[in-house]
Amino acid sequence: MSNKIITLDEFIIKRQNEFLYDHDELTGLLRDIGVAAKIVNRLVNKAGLVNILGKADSENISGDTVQKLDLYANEKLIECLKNSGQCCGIASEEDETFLQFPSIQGKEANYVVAFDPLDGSSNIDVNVSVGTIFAIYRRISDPKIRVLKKIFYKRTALVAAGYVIYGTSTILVYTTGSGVNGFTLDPSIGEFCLSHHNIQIPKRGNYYSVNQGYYLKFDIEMRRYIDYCSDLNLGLRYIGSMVSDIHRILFQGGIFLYPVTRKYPDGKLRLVYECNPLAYIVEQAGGKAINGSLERILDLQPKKLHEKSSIVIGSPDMVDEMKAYVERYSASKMS
Ligand code: P6P
Repeated sequence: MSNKIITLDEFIIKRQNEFLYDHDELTGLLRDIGVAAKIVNRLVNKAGLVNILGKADSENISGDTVQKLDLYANEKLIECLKNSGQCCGIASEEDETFLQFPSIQGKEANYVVAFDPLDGSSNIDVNVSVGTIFAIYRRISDPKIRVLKKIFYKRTALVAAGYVIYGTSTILVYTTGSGVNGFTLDPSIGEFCLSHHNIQIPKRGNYYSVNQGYYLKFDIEMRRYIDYCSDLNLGLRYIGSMVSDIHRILFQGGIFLYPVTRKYPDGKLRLVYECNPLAYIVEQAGGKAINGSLERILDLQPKKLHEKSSIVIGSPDMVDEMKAYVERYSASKMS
């Protein structure tokens, strides 16, 4: 096994022919996201030193209290993407609506990047890992239609997705539809280097991941499935940062659930820039992702930018088992 370092840039260029569309466009976009991730990483690592901890005394559209680092991360991602020349606009958890970018040198850009700049932000102040989640949607409409709101919901396709986890090490994981690869940031050279090639999720794992504190607020089918997980002697692991929970499941196997509750009747997690990208990555790694109504996440057509969804995601055999369990339980209730 050669121990030659392969940087993110080299890997993207080496694999660019696998990309369905004009690979130069995507290459530039992914590299710009990599730069933004390095800048955010520097901020996250220094969070304890610079006065950017704590709440920004504001709320985002979803009603989540925004941490200052969210705003910094949001700003850096927008700066890097605005100048990429490949991105016609962005959608962010921190912004109410799309942010459309002017075309650069008259070239119509074809990509909309939707992101959660710093997921799991409630963990920032206590030094638990957080992450950036991004989804790259390509316009499939007439380039003359410039209003993102008009093109996004019906005329774009999810063509790439990824996340960056800022933890004991900083790792960027992404897919463009030909498998999933992970790159660890080497601070000594300031490069993301290939560290997890062709990630394959285990068919099952020893953990289930859900906020057990809401147990009594879940639908009965979900409660019975969680009891079943406990009967199987599965361990419970729940970090409260979706990127971290999914990252663990990608490598150790397992199942993550965020069902609907009375507080979140449509689910808490956002479809466009949390569920979709993580579902794309997990499916590309051989896993599955459905919602509480047992529909495939990637088949859902977003109607609103900050639309929420319930989600069950992880090892294929465990998601299949959960689906069968809920179908059996619902059928028994009907008979
Ligand atoms: P709860 C973080 O705020 C987040 O959006 C996800 O990263 C995480 O999985 C979830 O919410 C945690 O929500 O209600 O269990 O605290």
